[in-house]
Amino acid sequence: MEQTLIILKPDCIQRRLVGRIVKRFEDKGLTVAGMKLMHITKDLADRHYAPHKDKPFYPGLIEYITSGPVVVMVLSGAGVINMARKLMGKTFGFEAEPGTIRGDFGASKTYNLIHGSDAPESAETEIALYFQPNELLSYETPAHKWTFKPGES
Ligand code: D4T
Repeated sequence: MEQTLIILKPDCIQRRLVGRIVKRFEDKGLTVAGMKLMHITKDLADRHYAPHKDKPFYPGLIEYITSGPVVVMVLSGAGVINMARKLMGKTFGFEAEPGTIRGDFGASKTYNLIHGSDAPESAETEIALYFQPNELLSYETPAHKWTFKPGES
């Protein structure tokens, strides 16, 4: 089953938006396979954002993601990577569509509330940075069979 890494970033926790944002994913019918509250260290942030290390915004990005507790989650389901990205909206709230998480909750050009893996390869790499395999659960809720037709997911 496809999986994606979601991070509810420090502004999300400080603004007490965790419940409302997790609800968006639950309402969509996506399954939470793993979830924890943690503080990202500088070393972990460097590993996560290695693909951006030469970008001008990199130092600010590392400072932001390490500035307070975050909630990290793994969501699972067929097509979950793209679905989560669509629910999140464009990178920054000031340009994200209303109805998306960033479009509804943010306006900053830096604090963008949430991270979601952008491809199967990055999802696999990122999940391994934050979770041990035994921290990810596989289960099905009673609603599942009315959220997806059998065989669809
Ligand atoms: P993430 O990776 O956090 O889910 O965001 P996106 O996938 O939507 O955006 P991205 O990879 O282009 O950028 C990664 C990360 O860098 C920050 N950033 C980006 C920034 O601070 N200034 C910028 O100009 C850009 C392009 C925001 C997200």
